[in-house]
Amino acid sequence: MPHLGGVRDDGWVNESVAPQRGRWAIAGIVAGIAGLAAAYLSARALSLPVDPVVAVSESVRDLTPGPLAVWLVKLVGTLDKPLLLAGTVVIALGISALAGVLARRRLWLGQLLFVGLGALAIAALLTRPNVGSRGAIVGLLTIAGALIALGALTPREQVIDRRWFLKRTGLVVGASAAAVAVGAFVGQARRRVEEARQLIRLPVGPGRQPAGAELGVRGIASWRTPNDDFYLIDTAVGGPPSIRPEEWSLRIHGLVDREITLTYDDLVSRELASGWVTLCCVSNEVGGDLIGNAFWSGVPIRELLAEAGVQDGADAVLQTSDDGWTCGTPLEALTDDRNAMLAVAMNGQPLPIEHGFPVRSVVPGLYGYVSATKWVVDLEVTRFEDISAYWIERGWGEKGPVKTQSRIDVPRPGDRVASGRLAVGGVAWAQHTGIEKVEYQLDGGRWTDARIGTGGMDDDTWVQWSADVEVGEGDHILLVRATDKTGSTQTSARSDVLPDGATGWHQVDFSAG
Ligand SMILES: Nc1nc2c(c(=O)[nH]1)N[C@H]1C(S)=C(S)[C@@H](COP(=O)(O)O)O[C@H]1N2
Ligand SMILES: [Mo]
Repeated sequence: MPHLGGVRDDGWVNESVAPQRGRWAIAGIVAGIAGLAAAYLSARALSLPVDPVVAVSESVRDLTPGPLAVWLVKLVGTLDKPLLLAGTVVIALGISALAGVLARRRLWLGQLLFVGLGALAIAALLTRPNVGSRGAIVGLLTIAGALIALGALTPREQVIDRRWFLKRTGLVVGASAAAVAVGAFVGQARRRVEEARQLIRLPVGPGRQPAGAELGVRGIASWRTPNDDFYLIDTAVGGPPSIRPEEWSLRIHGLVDREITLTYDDLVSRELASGWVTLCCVSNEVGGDLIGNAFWSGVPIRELLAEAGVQDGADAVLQTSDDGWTCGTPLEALTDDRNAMLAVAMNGQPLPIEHGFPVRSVVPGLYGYVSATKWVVDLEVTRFEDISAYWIERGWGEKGPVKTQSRIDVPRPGDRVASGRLAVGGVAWAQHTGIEKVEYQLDGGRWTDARIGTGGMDDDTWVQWSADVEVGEGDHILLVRATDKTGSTQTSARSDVLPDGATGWHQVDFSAG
């Protein structure tokens, strides 16, 4: 039986209609506050540069017509930013109040409104730089926070009991305050590390790109991947660990003659080596973008292992991160003449926190999951048969050499291009082996050699490839395949990324007209 205030089933005389409506509105507002708290905490924890309130405010700013914006700024002066943020919060809470009132009759209507607000937050987050897919996670947690709170604050009946409501409201407000406090704390630790990072001056440059690396075709991934665009993969759910350089140290031990412990100062006061290395993820699908190329600087691991004195019988180095993640790297890849290093800089900058600050490993020729330990703190010289590393326990291949691959960047799948001459192209890689040639095939025709750009020394990087083709009106299929310097050509057989990297040719379907 529906209640409009008044007498409850148990005969208890309840309050009149008006305070009820107010209570449902307050329930909505408190749920909105919980959503904002979840937004703030998750944005801080995932190290987003902005939280949803800031992202929406910035989007509003960007969408405000120029003359109106100028007039508004004249009107309110330097209060523009606080007013904008406060306005966003007030409007969000106003809509939350409405959601509360709606939820009284139809819970799903109130929920829908919160989902709508969350979707708006996600859309705004995705337009901001350096947010990426983490923006969607934060948006979903924002929605979850609001919906859970709404559920906790609204009884199944339409009447909210005062005592019950006060208790529940207190609970939700308390939890929200705690979330904000934790968020501020998490953010603080990171900010301190970021400040320390900004103050670091390393005697390294950003590296000079080899002449001819860029083929000048628009749409091909830039040969150097800027730090902000570099793909991110790790298991650090709560965001990257915050390690100040003076707190960091690395222990080299296990099957060695002499254990070594290094501080950050020890490391950066050594002679630093640099090199271009393309890093890629074993989870990269054919055609995927979990790959990037940077100029890395650091200390050769080979030298450190030589100083420690590797003992007979060792064939692996178990690397451990500050957050407990582990990987086993073939000893040979760390002791042969390749450019395996404990990197402290990426493209001339101290490592970004999410890419492993203060120190990470970079090993040419191996997928990241067996080699590229971020926030590395421990190297144990050992035997593969004696260890079990994070991803190996989960079914991935033990050794993880990079497979030769190639990708089409232009055209994009589904593109509609003008018929006639078309510049196509992309990237190809076979780290530490080198790309010998790249061929393309249009509409089942002959395989034809593409132009290829120069790569870094020791073939540790990807190369760009391009070609000019003629396309007539209609649908087209473009394929690419690479041959590496051992003479082996990519197989057409498609295999899954699990257990040791995808195989197959990248295909792009497009049309011309
Ligand atoms: N500490 C730590 N290091 C890690 C990982 C991780 O989960 N934790 N992931 C690895 C994987 S699978 C890859 S592909 C690379 C990605 O490095 P990036 O995020 O700097 O691109 O880091 C490697 N190093
Ligand atoms: Mo990876």
